[in-house]
Amino acid sequence: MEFRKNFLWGGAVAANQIEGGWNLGSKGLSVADVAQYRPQLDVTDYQRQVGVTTADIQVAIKAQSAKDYPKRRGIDSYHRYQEDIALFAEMGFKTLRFSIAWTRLFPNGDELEPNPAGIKYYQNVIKELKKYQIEPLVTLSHYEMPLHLAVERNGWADRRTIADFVRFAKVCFENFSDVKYWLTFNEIDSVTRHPFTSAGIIPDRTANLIQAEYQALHHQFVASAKVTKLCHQLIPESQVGCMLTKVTTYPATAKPEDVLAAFNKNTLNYFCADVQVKGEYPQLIQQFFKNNQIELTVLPEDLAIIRENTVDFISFSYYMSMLAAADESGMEMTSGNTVLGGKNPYLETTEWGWTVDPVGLRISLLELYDHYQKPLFVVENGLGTHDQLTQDGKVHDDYRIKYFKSHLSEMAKAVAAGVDLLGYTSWGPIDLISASTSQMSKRYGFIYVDQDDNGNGTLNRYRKDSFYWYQKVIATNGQSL
Ligand code: BGP
Repeated sequence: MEFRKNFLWGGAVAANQIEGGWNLGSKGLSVADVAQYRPQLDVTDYQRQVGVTTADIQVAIKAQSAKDYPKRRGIDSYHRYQEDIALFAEMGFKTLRFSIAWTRLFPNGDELEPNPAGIKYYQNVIKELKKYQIEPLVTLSHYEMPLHLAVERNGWADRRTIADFVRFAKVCFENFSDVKYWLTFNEIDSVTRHPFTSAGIIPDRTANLIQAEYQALHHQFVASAKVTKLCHQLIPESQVGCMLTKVTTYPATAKPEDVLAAFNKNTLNYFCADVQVKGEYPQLIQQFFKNNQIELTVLPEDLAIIRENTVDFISFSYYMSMLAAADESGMEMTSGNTVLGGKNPYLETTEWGWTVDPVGLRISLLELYDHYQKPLFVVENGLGTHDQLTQDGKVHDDYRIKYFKSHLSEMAKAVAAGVDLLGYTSWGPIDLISASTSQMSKRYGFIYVDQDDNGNGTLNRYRKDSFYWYQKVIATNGQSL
C-alpha cells in the first residue's frame, strides 16, 4: 500500500469551535454563538434541536457571557493562530481544514459590502499557513450562519439566503484566491438532524419542520452549485468538494427485513452526495418526498444549475457505524455525531457512546468510491475523550494513538484496493469546543489546551504523546503507523 506522493495529511477545525473573539473585529453573532452549554443535553434533543426557541435566542442575544455560550470563547485562536499553526507545522501538516465565519465578513449576512477586518483576519491566517507550505482547505459554511438571517427569515428555508451566500463566497474567492481546495457546506445532510445550527431554522416557529428542512437543503444545493461555478471561474485551478456525514448502517441481523431497513437508511445517507456529485435528485428520494407530503419549491433553473456544476471530489466525516432493523422497538440504541441508530454488540463505544469501527471507515471509502468514482477526502475522524494533563505538562493518550492506528490502517487497505484518496484531516488536531455538547472536556487533539468547561485555565498549549506519533505518520507518508 502507498498513499499518493502529495497526500494531504493534516487536521480539521471550524471557526466557531476555535476562534473566540465572537464580538471582535466587528463580527456579528452566528447561530453557533447562541448555542448554550447544556451538560445534561440528551442527544435526541440535540438532533431535532427542539430546545431551540425564539425566546432562548432573545436571551442569548442579550447575554454577554461566554460562560454559558462556550463557542463564543473557543480556544482563543483568534489571537493565537500563529502559535497554533506553528504547532501544526511542527507535526508536519500538509493541509489545515478550517472554516470562514460568515459573520466576520458579513456581520448580519445580508450587507452588500464586506467587513475589511474579517477579510484581513483570514488573509493573515492563510499567509501564516503558506509560510509553512500548509495547503489551506476551506469550508465556506460550518454551522455558523449569521444569526440575523435565522431570526429574520428562518435561515436557509428562505430562498433569499442563496444570494447572500453567493455574495459571501465571491468575496472569499476574490480575497483568498491562493486557496485551491474548498468545501461548500459542512455535513450538508445534517439540516434534517439539527436544523438550527445547520440551517438557521428555528423549530418553534416553523409550521412544517420537515418541509422547511428539505426546502433549506434544496436552497443549499443550489447555492453550493452556484458557488462551485463561481469558484471554478475565479480560481481556475481550484477543486471544490461536497462534505457529508458518513454513517454506514449495517443490518442488525441477516433477516431480509433488517437488510431492507439498513438499505433504506443508507439510501437516505447517499441522497446529498447524489445531488451534488451526479447533479440530480435520485428517484427514490423523489418518491420519499411524495410519500411524506413534502412539496419543494424548485425553480426550473435550479435543476440546470445543480446538473451543470457538480463537485470535483467528495469529502466526509467518519466517526462510527450503526445498526438498523425493521422493528427497532426492543433494540439497544446508540447515538453519535447527532445520528441515532442501533448499537452494535461487536464494537466498543467511546465515553460519549460513539461506536468505534475502523473497518467501517474502509467500508465507507469503498462504498463511496464504488458509487461515484470520484476522488475522496476524509476530512474528519477522531476520538473524543477526557484527557489528563500531568504535572510535567504531558498527556499520555495511548488510547488516541490506538484509535488512529486502527483507522489509518483500514484507510490504507482501502487505498490498496484502489480508492483514489486525496488526503486525511483528523478532527480537532488541537482540543476545541465540542459541536454537540459545547464541552471543552471532550477532547480530540494532538495538542492539549488548558481550559475547562467553564472557561477557566491558562489556554496554554501542550503536546500530547499522540502529537509525536502523528508527526511520524506524516513524515513517513503513512508507512509508520
Ligand atoms: C462533526 C462536526 C464537527 C465536530 C465533530 C465532533 O459533526 O462537523 O464540527 O465537532 O462532529 O462532534 P462533537 O464535537 O460533538 O464531539
